[in-house]
Amino acid sequence: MRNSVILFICLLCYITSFSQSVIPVPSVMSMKSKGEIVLSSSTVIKYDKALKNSSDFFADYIDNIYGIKLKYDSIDKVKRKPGGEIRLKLNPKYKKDCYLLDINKNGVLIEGSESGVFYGIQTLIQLLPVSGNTNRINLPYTTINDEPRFAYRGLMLDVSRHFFPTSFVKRVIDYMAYHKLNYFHWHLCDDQGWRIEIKSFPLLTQIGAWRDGTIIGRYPGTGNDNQRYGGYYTQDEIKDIVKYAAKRYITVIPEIEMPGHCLAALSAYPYLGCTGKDYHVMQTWGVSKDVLCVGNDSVFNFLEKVIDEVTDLFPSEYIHIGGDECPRDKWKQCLKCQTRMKKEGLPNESALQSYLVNRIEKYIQTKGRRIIAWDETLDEDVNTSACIMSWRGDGSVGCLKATSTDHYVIMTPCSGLYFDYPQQTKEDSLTASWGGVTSVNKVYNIEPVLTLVSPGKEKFIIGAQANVWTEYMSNPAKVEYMLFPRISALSEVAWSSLSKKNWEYFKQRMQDQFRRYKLWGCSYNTADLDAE
Ligand code: TNX
Repeated sequence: MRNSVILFICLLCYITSFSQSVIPVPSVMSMKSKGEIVLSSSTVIKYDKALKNSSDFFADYIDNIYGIKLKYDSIDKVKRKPGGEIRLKLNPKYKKDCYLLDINKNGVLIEGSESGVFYGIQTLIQLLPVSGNTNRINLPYTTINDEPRFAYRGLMLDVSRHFFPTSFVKRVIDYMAYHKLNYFHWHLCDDQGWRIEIKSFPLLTQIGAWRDGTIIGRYPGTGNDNQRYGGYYTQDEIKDIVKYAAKRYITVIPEIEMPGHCLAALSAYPYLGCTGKDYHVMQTWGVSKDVLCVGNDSVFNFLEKVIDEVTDLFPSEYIHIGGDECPRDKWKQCLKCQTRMKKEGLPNESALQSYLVNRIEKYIQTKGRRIIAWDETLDEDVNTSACIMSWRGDGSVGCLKATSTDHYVIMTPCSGLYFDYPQQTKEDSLTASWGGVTSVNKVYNIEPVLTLVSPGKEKFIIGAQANVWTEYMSNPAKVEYMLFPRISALSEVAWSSLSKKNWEYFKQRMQDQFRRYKLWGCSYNTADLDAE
């Protein structure tokens, strides 16, 4: 009797060792109750040439996580073993990001557009065992047809408040890929540090990338650590990151903040500010009153040269130019700014900011690119080529303005998609973070297409993004702790069709997802998923 109970338990473990928990939930998925294939070192991946990225990604994953080296090349001569083949097939019938995944007695077939096959690989990864005997990689017979809800599925990382090494930036990019996110918004400069090498302005990184201390504790702080702190990415490192992301079908969008959040740049080149002197890279959080002088033509010369180098480094169609939280006090007292306003017939300082945005927008357009800017930009007129990131409040003001004026908009409301806000009431991060509690459930319930948007204008909402501001994240483990598990909820907001979203079902699937986090070796918040 005892033996048969053990046998039964073993059988149960065996049957359930594969995962049925795909996140984000696919459009159509059917898993057979019987039948599976087993991957081993004799499994061969055969791929169309254009699909090498996907093939490499999968083979690396199987090797890193399960220690099995698959054979993977496009040699068709390799003898086919029944059930031992993974076939990746490019099919032009599929739209961008769409794929079919079919696992049956013949093996695994993933067919789709180029990026679609990559997402098929991510789904395949999620069908791999996460518990029990992970030495035996079995996959259940399954058919999945999948497509994303939104074209833009983003994550922003702030590397100015705290700096992170390229190895960690790559990890974040991998986490994004696992979640089918496709835009990495890199917040490269701010008051607290300039992090991108610009060859024509070397002081930006020699001076602007370093601060002489950092506040201790929660703003306004309990003191200053007086430690020199900083770092930056060389252009070679940036090219490497862009390439790494591209292999994962992720576009890197650089953000060069203007005209506010620029104190690091002013510290390097004081002529960029209205008073022209006494600037120091900021050691505390919040917003600096010292901003770019919009009355000075050399500022435009500076910005254009920076943009030249930035557009050379980043092939992204979108270049983010910031535009948020710009105090206008200095402009009010600046002769050059006031002269510019008179000359251009600008009624107030808000119009002066809009003058800068529109002038830079035109410049970026001459390079065949488009700007993204934070929603403050819509306080005045801006060309419809500009895409708006709606961050204030629940995002509705920015979203309604943008859609009614035919601007594309990305929803990144601080109420719901700010991952620097704490995940639950009782946790460490509450002592050093700001903003209201943003639970996994709150993230999951974000609906980017607001009901108030006028009929026919929904098409202007191109997606959603979560922002990781790092004032209170000084190391990679803390970033991961704030990312996980909310990034999994975000992926379902951005990818899954509305009709497929279901909180109870998501919670069930999260049990495997937590085990997957362990396989990935990331630090995560064991948040109570039921906490509101
Ligand atoms: C607002 S969102 C900011 C950031 C801060 C963040 C903290 C936005 C465009 N600006 O500079 O880091 O709040 O939550």
